[in-house]
Amino acid sequence: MLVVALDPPLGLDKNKHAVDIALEIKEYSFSYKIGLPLILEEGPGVIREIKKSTCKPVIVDFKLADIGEVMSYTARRLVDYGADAIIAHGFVGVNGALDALIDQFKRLGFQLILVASMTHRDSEKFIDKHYEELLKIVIDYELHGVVVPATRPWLIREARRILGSKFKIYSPGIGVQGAEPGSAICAGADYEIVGRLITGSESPRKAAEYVSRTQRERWVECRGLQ
Ligand code: 3DU
Repeated sequence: MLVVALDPPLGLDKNKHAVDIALEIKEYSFSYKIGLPLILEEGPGVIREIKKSTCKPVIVDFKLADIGEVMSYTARRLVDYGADAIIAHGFVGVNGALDALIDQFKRLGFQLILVASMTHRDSEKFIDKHYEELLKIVIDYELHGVVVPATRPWLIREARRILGSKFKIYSPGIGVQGAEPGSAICAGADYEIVGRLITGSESPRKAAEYVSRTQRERWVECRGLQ
């Protein structure tokens, strides 16, 4: 399934706002992921605007990595603005950091997604050294899921093996960063996060249709399911 990352600059038509693009591709996207660039551009009200106009969930990706108090305040404000899910880094650890955020998601009901690895090369030097421990946090605290790069599909296979089917795997890195649409789904991801391949194309709608169709075709090939 497709999660569209709405990061500026959006589209070739500079008059288009995130909401216009979100609506244009609504038929093909399961949810939208927005981060600091879009919020700096359009303000936090854009979270609710996208939600209201598309009736789809919005994941806020600030990749939070701070002390507990700061992350939990940020999460509360994001939920006030309409966030359905929030992405945080796992490398900060639980005690004094993620514990406060975990407390907030239990209280407020948003979905907490942890980054367990990243698409760029040096993730191997730092974050990936704790890959299994980061996955274990997701299991132990019953979080919603993890972000695992489509650019390293073996990590997705490992995550699926360790997490089982209960937790969601979100995979960025499709298109501009090199992975093919459908490849992460084939490796076991639930969602592929796709940004510029769609938002930077002449017709975001056509690009989203292509990604979504390719995902379905690859799903049938890899998993033998209709
Ligand atoms: O490369 P794209 O334009 O498809 O955008 C990828 C999105 O996924 C973007 O919002 C970025 O913040 C996010 N992401 C990564 O690209 C790599 C990661 O390891 C984690 C998140």
